[in-house]
Amino acid sequence: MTDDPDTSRPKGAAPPKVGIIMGSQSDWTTMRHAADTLATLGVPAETRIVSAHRTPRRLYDYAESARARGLQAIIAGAGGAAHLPGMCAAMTLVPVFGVPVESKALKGLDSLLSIVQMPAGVPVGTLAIGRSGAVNAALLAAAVVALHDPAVAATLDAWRARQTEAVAEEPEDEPA
Ligand code: RP5
Repeated sequence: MTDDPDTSRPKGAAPPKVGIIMGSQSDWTTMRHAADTLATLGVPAETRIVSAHRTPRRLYDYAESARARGLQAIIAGAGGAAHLPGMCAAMTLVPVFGVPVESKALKGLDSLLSIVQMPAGVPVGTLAIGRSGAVNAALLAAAVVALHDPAVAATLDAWRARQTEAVAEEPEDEPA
């Protein structure tokens, strides 16, 4: 039984197993790929804007309640001085996967280094910059859920099989 205070969820909808948080509305263009991937895999997820520096109390509340609300993984996307994933991981035992969002000034290298260089003791599983990272964070989160959910495991297996089948044996010329 989870303590789920989310009254915004439609009645009867499955409680979220994965939380997707991002530092800004501007991150959504990237983070929607995580949401879309989880939706494809049938993993219930919630999406929230939670900024480590603009809404620190929202971050505390989110991270500290995550486990009791039944979240099994958190995907945290941020850009620039991207402290959101690390701060979130500091306040919960729920595994946190960090997605470096591509920044204007430094193309996301700043985001990547901010997220990946956690000192030993508080881990953040760090993914690639941008869309690839968002998709792979969702696949990792789904794999965590699949450990205790055979339906999600089957969906993930089928997703991988379709990906394999889609690879041609030989390359073709691309249309001019
Ligand atoms: C970070 O600053 C956000 O994660 C975002 O990637 C970046 C820029 O935010 P905005 O200025 O677009 O709101 O906190």
